[in-house]
Amino acid sequence: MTLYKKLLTDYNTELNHSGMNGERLATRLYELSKIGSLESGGITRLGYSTEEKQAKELVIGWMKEAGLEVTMDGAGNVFGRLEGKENGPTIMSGSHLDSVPNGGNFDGPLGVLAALEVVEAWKATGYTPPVPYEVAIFSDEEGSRFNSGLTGSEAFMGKLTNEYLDQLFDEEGKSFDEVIKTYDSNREKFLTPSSKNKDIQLFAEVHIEQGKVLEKQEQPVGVVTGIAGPAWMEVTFEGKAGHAGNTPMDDRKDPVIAAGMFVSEIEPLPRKVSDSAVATVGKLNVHPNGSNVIAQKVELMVDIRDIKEEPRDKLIDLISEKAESIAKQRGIEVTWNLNTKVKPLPIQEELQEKIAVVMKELNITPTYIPSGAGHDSMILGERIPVAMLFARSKAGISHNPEEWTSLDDCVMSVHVLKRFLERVMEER
Ligand code: HGY
Ligand code: MN
Ligand code: MN
Repeated sequence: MTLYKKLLTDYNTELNHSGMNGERLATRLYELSKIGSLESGGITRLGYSTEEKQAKELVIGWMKEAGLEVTMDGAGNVFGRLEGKENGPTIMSGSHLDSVPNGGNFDGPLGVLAALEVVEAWKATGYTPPVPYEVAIFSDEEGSRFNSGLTGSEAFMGKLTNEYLDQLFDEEGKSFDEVIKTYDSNREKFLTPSSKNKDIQLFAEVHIEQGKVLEKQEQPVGVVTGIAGPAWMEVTFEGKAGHAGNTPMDDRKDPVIAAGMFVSEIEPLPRKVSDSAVATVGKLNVHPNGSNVIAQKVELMVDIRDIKEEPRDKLIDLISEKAESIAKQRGIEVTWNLNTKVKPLPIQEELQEKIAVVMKELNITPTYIPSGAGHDSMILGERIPVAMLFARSKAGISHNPEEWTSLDDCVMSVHVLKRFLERVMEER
């Protein structure tokens, strides 16, 4: 069964009101799911890949059909603009279209399509927003290409540097400069942020929850209270390659043993700093990766997060100290580097409450949820007021082909977004 058919199964068409059209949203989620699709039913659409570019081009077509004026900045970020009755600071909503390897079909696309569905609903009901509104697609949010995420939104906010870009190489060893050429862009253009980031009065993002709170509370959407700050630490244990058969066990410098000890010994560390801290090793490469070879080195990534900055940074220290002590104990070398370190972001209470009021009007009981996942909102949020709302995730599954949000919940997230944006615009 196609994603489209699955979404429409038992869709409550009574939700098609106020200009909203669930079938259109389902069609677009389905059309997007075909780009980078895998046998598993998931997708791989890495940042700055051909697939991400194709996905952007597909949405650009829909933006143009909806009458938006479309621009792309040097980082490949896409903006579809709808002029308001008057001029004035822009309201923006959107998310990303890139994915993790073998990811799901809602993480990112729901936020972009929800922002565009608001335009479609305004067109259908003849509503013109009081101020300009823009639909945004930020490049490379997941960071799966260069092991360093939020690249598009960081470029948009003028946060990137030559030194940062110099260190970016993909799995094939391609440098950032080689990759960005496919966007007819270059480092100069990439590092020149558009003035657009100074003209935004609010950025709102719809995103799937990627957790189980809304399912437990039996609510379709929830209010995001804050966004955990991810730090990505690249750790390399270096020993000495050797013959697996002829090298006595007491005469080895095996980095795989050290890496194994490290991965298991960091597991208890997060709870030492706070009850919301987490640390994950999801990526580990053994070199040269031969079954009869004692490895030369092991490279791994540790994803370290908390919604509070101080314990997150304490956890970084504990984890790096653990790497050093294990390497010393095993008589091998270790190096580590923080590829990404993003400040956690609290969401303004006043904006949370505005979303909650809208939810109550729509007979939804507001559920307040901190986001363990990082989002483009946290980068814009360093200088721009941001608000986020979550749509329920089935069994909390995400970054997995089984990622699922029902069409009812997708459409409800758009109803809340639309009414919230109208409220903010009219009350400004
Ligand atoms: O990794 C994250 O938190 C998000 O999915 N980019
Ligand atoms: Mn994600
Ligand atoms: Mn995401």
